[in-house]
Amino acid sequence: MSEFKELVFSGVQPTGNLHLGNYLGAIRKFVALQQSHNCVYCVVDLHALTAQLVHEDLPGQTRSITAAFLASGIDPKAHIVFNQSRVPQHAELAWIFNCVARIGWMNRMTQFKDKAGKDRENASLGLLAYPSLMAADILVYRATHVPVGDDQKQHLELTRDIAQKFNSDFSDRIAQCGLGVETLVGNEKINGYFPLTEPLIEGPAPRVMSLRDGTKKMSKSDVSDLSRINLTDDAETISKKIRRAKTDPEPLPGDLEGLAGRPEAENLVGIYAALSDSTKEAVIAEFGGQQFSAFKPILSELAVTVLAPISSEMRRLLDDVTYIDAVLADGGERAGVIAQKTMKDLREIIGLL
Ligand code: AQP
Repeated sequence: MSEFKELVFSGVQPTGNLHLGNYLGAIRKFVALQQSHNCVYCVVDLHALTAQLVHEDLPGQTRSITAAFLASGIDPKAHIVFNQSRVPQHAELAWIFNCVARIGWMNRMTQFKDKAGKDRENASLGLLAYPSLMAADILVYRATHVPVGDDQKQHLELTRDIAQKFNSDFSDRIAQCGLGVETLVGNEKINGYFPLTEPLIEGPAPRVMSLRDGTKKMSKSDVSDLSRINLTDDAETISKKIRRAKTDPEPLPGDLEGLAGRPEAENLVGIYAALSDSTKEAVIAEFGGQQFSAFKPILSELAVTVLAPISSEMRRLLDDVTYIDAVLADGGERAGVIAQKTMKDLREIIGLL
């Protein structure tokens, strides 16, 4: 049976300072995947409009995320780096997917419930349809793998549901047009146009938690800056935030099971493991039995060692806006070629003249 060509896609919203969660959950994986796959990395500026329409400095935020990609080690020549709104096929495909997806699917999304809060009637229609646009971002490149943090798992499942429904609804047309890849759905072989994309979530820190509350995700929109480490924080700020990070009075446990019910301890161990490309088991083997007063300075030093070169390179790149804009323009052009081909195929499959 023929298979979809492997391709990695992922995106980050230009909605504020990037933090350690975005870095460990997403960007660090983007960098590693360049060795094994063709990758498309996108600053998803249209997504930034869903929760808040007017932004003080959207161009600056978009350039800042681009600089973070490049400073972390993404190669924009070997791969593709661009901002979403440059390739209008994302929005065009999102419309088709709005007609594929069901309202009930969208209503179940926990991110929508969290972000819309109690006043759902007043949330933008874009916030409800956010997962359709995300599915379009991925499937306009027929991407097979998406590195994301654990918080995006549900949206990736919905992307698969959309792809599957489209493939089944149009199975005959896809075959008639000769545009399908034979795909197994359960035990049935159908002609699919879209792959069922796999999320890549694994690793020791798939969901980095707030430094102030180990049960809440580290997030750009948390009102407390002490809750997160920003990629642009200096060494002193990083040390202060880790020193003040909430912990419990017990020392680090001697085995992994001992982290159960200790969310703050588990979070710091996971962060250390991810930053050192190690595992939680290895961290516990090395530091088990030690007090946080001993562990925290070692963690701070590691965080500074990893993040300081990224933030200084980001600052250097942001002084050269012309270069950043050229990267985005070039990436947009190359992404556009793939996206235009997909939309041409889809018009034929759907019957849009
Ligand atoms: N805490 C986290 N741990 C691990 N991964 C995370 N990601 C976000 N937070 C964590 C991953 O980062 C990528 C980019 O995220 P995004 O900016 O596009 O959207 P987000 O998930 O809405 O980010 P924030 O920081 O949580 O923003 P707000 O506060 O606006 O909600 C994604 O792969 C995401 O999984």
